[in-house]
Amino acid sequence: MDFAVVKKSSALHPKPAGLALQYGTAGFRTEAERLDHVMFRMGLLAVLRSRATASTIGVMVTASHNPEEDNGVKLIDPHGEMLHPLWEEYATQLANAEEQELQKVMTEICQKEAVDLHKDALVFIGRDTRPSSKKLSQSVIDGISVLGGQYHDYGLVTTPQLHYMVCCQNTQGQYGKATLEGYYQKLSKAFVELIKQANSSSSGDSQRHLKIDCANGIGALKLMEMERYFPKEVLIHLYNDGTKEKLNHLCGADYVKVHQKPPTGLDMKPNERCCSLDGDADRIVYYYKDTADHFHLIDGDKIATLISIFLKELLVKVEQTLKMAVIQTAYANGSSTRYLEETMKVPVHCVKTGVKHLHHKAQEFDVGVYFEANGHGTVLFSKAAETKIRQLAKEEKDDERREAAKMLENTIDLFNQTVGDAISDMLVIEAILALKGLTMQQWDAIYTDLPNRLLKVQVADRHLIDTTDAERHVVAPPGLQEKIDALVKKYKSARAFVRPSGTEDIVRIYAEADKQENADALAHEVSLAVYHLAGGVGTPPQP
Ligand code: G16
Repeated sequence: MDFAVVKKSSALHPKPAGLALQYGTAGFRTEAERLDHVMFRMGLLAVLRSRATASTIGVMVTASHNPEEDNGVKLIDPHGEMLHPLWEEYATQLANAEEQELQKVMTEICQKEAVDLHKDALVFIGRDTRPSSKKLSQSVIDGISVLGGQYHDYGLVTTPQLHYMVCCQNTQGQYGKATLEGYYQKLSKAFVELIKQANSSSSGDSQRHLKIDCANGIGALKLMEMERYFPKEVLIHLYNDGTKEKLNHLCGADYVKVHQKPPTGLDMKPNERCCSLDGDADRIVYYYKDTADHFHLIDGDKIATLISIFLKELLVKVEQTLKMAVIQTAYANGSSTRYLEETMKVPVHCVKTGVKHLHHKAQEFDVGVYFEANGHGTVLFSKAAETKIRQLAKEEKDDERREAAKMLENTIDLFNQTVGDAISDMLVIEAILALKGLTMQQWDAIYTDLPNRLLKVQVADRHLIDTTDAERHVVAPPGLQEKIDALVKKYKSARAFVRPSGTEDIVRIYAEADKQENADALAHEVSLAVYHLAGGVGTPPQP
């Protein structure tokens, strides 16, 4: 490595002295104007990772649900999964190295990982629609180029599309073709096949309408491109397509989930099926309003439950030995966990926030369903399960078993198994609702959510809060957990926890209880406890 050249190029992407950032829940995230040096350095790191793994690596420029002024970057590993935890540490070290330390940090990474600098390197790049994304992705390209890496810039893509491309490339096309066309064709083929099976079993009007809030983000562009592949029975109507309003502003999956109300810009009639994507289209939540004008949110937990019911019914017919489990986080509504474990008898595991943790756990099962309550998730099928299902779909003599296996096979192809994908999940959900003939109300009624509330509190240093037990228990600062325990005791069926966000400079608070006013009161009291015991800044939280 000619470090003089790297140094010269790095000087064009100077690091603000003293600025320290951390590779968090989903990569680096902060105000876009602070990220130029991080982008350049992630270009460097992607080349080293590509050489270390002899594979193509992805770099996605996005801050997903964050406000439009923010941006972020994350690396995608060879199978389309999130970056290896050890390399997350390297990413943080590299991003925080002062200019004069850059060579040392890079040399150390190369030594530890035995990176052969003469090997080829290929990096796939993608970006979301933020005004800052194009320039920042150019900085990534500068980093790749200065180390002699090759790149392919996919330009505007959803985050899950880039994960998919990386996986396709590194499996030599086995997972699909590494093009947008390939993505659309693979998903739509599986969807059309599934919908066909639904239409052959139902006699009524099969036209399906879905209103989609695109968060003023990339999802709108990609759904417009994909629409022509949909079967004629499926009619999507796009709102918040980015032509008028700001990204994620008063709309999108995060807004709808946190505020438990509909997005602006989407006119909803009673009982109409609606959904919201987030800024980079990796999350989805559904909702409707009833005839009394009440808003009903169908979040990631209800999505996981619907999918689990569907898969379990098929697995019973196809191959009962295949083990299925559901992976959740502490944010999962208590009612969902109870329904899955007690009514459905499906094992449930709780892990730390961040799809990387859920994905990892889900890999332990033949069929691993993972969803965060915020609508981020997918289903993983083990190689053995997939092989068995494909074989039965082709060769099984028993008609019912073969048909069920075919349905599972199409479902496997419809899921983006590299990461949660709002477009793929939406198609899975639409297919399941059609196949089972379920209305929104029937889906919603599978179980009743415990009333809950999500809040945020600003503190001077959120990293002072430390948690354990999949973030359900605080270990620092002292006294905070005891206070939370005492507050929880005041309410019936109550639960609460706090954790530092890995994507925003805030502490998140979650509370649930028997009644909405109790969940609200508990969340507020816990937020005051955080403010007082964990260094709150600004005015204390107001009820
Ligand atoms: C990202 C992660 C999600 C996580 C969310 C919030 O979502 O991919 O797994 O739930 O951030 O994380 P935190 O609570 O740590 O801020 P997205 O859609 O913004 O990429």
